[in-house]
Amino acid sequence: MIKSLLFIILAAASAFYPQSAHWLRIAEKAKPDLHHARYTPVRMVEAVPDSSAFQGWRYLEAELTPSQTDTMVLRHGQVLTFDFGRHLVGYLSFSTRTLRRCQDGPLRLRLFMGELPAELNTPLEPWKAWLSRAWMQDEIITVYETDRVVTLPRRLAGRYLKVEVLATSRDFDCALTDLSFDAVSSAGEDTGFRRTASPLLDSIRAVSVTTLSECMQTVYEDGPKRDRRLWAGDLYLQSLANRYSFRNFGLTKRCLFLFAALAADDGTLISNIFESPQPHPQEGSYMLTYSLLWNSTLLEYLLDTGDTLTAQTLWQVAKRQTEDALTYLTPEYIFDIHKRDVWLFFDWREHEGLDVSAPMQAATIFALEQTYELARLLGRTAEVKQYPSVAAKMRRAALRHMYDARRGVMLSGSGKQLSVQSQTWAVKAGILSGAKARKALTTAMTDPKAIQPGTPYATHYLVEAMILAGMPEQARAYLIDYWGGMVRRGADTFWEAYDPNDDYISPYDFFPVNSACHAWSCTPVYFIGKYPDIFR
Ligand code: RAM
Repeated sequence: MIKSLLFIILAAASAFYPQSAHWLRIAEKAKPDLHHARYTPVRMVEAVPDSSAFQGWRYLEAELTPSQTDTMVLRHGQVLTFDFGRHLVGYLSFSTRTLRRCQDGPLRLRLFMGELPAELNTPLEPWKAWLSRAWMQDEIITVYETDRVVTLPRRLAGRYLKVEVLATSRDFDCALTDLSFDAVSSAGEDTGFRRTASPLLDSIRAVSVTTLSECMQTVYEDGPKRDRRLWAGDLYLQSLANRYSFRNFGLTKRCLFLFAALAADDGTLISNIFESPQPHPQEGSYMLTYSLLWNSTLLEYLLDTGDTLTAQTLWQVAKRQTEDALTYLTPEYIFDIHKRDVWLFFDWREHEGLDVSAPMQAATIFALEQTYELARLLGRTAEVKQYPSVAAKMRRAALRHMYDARRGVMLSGSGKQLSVQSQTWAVKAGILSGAKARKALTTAMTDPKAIQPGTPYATHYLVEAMILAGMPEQARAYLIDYWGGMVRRGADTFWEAYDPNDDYISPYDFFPVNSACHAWSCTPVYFIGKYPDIFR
């Protein structure tokens, strides 16, 4: 047993870093315990189509109460929807009670857990998404023996439970009883600052903290409904939000080590990791934008904890990621996005054809600076002494080749595409600052032809860019308008994709599969915590 376990660990660990099996053990040691809490439904609801509601459906409180179902005979075709009153992640149990005679045939139920009303009420067939239909949390359960507790093996995420009676028998009566939810999270206690001058901002903060805590399991998951794994880009934003809420830095450490231990054979990081049956990366998912953000996560972790041992240990991994990025540079110091096959993710805007040349030029500059700062804190600048001058040359090259001085914006690629994302990252990387930065951001945000952010991920960087550019009021208004828009539309947790002008936006071509509790959407708590003058 011990031998086979060792084999699994060695087999999964990266061949590039000799210490990777040890790193995997460090990660496993830092695996947190999950806190459990039990919830029962607070009310029953009925779905009502409503074109003014988010995605066309709303729930109204039903007359029936959850406890009344204890004595209600289940009949074929019946539909009952329970509301747990808040978003939960964990395990659902129920029981059935014989009310008349004895069970003479199996009972069949369809249990469907969901995060949002429309998810539970939109016809799912024909399935239109390019992701698996099985991400939807509907399960058909056959109960052969009533009067017993059934616990669904699948971990679920959501607030509402719809129960449909698919089959029962006329020769006996039974009721659905003891619905209960064992909720799990590793988050712990929110110790952050909670009261601002605005009740809406307080609600935004509360929803963002719930979003984060639901995603904090034995790793920082991207979404507890979908796709339940650790992504380096999501990790970066979660670790920032964690600083101003749970301060659970052990979880960050675990995730940093998991990525390092499971790096590809050339030492580059793989963008996402699964934990079961043993930690393993999604083979081949090479995404340089996220690998570079891992460096920033390590830097922020060091600043938060002072854990120089971890930072020194993982320094070689950080250096390897920036070295990799530098191999894409042309002699003119332009990042060539076509050099190799690589995923450069900045936003879900595939249909709009988001060009990533300008954002990637900026993201590389940012990564060089962050990695140099890490080196400085670790006394290792001699190893990366060229980074500041490479970053400076890249900045000048960006201004020469990508900046349209007449319009005052960065344009991306051979098609000279205007996007908010290009301005955002140019500001983050210091290519544009002061009045130039403000002009670029404002122009792109108000040009109807410019590509706008499609996710809270891209919006996070936009709000940050506004702050850096000296637009604090606009940043505050934008955050309140964007995340507050989700709150007004009934969000218990923040959504993976949100466009105030398109309720049905989906990166996967079918909105019910979207994750409605998503890691990268949790950063209002970070902004409120980090910038008290702007947000409190
Ligand atoms: C989505 C994930 C995750 C994100 C990647 C790029 O599928 O949910 O949050 O980091 O895409």
